Amino acid sequence: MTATLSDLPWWKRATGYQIYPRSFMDSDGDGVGDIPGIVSRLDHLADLGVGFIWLSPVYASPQRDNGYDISDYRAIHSEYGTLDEFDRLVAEARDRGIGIVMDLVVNHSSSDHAWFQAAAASRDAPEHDYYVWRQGRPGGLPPTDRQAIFGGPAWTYVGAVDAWYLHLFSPGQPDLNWDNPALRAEIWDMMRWWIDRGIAGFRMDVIDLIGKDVDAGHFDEGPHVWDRLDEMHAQVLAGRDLLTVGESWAVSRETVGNYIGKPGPLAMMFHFDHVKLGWDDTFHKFRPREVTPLMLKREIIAWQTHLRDDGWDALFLSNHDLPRQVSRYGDDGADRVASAKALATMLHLLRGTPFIYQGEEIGMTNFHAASLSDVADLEVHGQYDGMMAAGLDHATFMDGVNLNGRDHARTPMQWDASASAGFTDGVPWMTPNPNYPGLNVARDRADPDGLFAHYRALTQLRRAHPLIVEGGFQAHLEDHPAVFAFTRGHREKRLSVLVNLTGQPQSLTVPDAMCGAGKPLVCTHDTRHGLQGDVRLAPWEAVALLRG
Ligand code: TEU
Repeated sequence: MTATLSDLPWWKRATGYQIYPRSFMDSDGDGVGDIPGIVSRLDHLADLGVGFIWLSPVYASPQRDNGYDISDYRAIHSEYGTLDEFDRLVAEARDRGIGIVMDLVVNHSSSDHAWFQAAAASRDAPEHDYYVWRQGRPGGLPPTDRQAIFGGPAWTYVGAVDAWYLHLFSPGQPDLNWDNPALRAEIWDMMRWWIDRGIAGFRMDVIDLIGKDVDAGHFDEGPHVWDRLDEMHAQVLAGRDLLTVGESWAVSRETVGNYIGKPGPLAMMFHFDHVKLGWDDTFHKFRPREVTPLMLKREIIAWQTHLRDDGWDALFLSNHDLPRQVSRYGDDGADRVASAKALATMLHLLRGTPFIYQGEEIGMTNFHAASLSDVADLEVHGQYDGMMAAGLDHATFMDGVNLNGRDHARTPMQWDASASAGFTDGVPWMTPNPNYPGLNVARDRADPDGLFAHYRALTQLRRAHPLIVEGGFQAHLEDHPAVFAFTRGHREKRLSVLVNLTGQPQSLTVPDAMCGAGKPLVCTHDTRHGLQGDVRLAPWEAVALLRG
């Protein structure tokens, strides 16, 4: 164990907060969130106690995938503001002890990027080889049958160069050719340029895809991924005090050590095994599966146990691609507040760096899409025909959209009960969740038993108790179907955590390791001063007691 908390890197001690700029706060009435809007709400985040903001992409972009399609890596999207305003955000956040973590989207660019425009105009352009081009098969067929993640073939033909380009996502997101050293040098330069502006780190979009071997058909965690991240580390990251978190839908417990092992190129990884529990093998998110508390806690325990010695976890249940956690794993009806508190308590007391997704701190929920015309996300529209052709029925597809879709996270932030939830004075780019009059920041913050107060208490506990940051993790009662029981720490100091992940009362016999008197750090129901013998937990009750 480390001697003092301050010896640990800042990003282990901090709580993160993800902002999806398009939906966070609009300052100029165009219906789209922007950087001055974020600045105007920094005090909300400072009060919440976050140490850094992961900013979803704010770069110049045609916004076909809301910024995950970048047309200029060194410019700010015009609807969001200017570089000067970005610099001001960095400075104002820093004044509040908050770092800005940029989203690094370098598996692909936008097809509007000048590189791609040049690449698609001539085979002789130096940029042509910045992208992945192949010849089609006879009969006008694409080079392979690979399908894109957002639907349709993963290849698109360009007549001017008589070749097909690869896009693992939409046609507007051509994959960059990481085999080209000049392309890699461009990326390293660009990263340094942002670091020099004072940012605190990078979240790296679908980072395992940069190591692909296209001709071998090996895309996820391709053969070069860790070499490339090692090169990135040597060229850009080494010796700098940055937070780095990779995103990968392929990373497993078997491979995670390659990204974050000692001295791995990255600090932590967003992994998705717990998310995929709610997906079907064939139809993925569009045929939802039930996720029981036992399934969820087993998955979390497996990762916590795997990383407990020399790893570090990125802790999240929500992000901009996922449904609202209280709707997916809690109860967004009568027990909304209680269940959101239970989930937050569980997550923030695990070992790793917790991430709060915008609106989670007030328990924002999914909304109901009655038909496809209620859906904005290009993934849903891109996948529909393919899913129907593969045999899924419309009603099940809509169930998938309503339970697992990406739009739920992207409805405007609910600031107050005024028109458009206080997000904009204009016409919002996306309709706010109709529940905003009763569920908003102003109302929740006014309630001492509200969610904001609970999240703030969790960030403060993290600052006050080194054990929450650095203590070991041990699961207990692993087969209990409803209660997540774990301890943090060792010997003289121990945090005992019990969370009822259901809306029914639960009974358990306190395991030896948790028995004894303790100081209540979290008690969502009755205050407890010790655990012993048989205990009955109220629906969604969460308890954390500190001993020693
Ligand atoms: O997401 C990675 C990704 O593959 C997701 O799109 C996810 O797999 C999909 O929703 C599954 O159905 C990242 C970003 O987080 C996402 O917002 C981007 O759209 C995507 O990459 C492309 O950049």
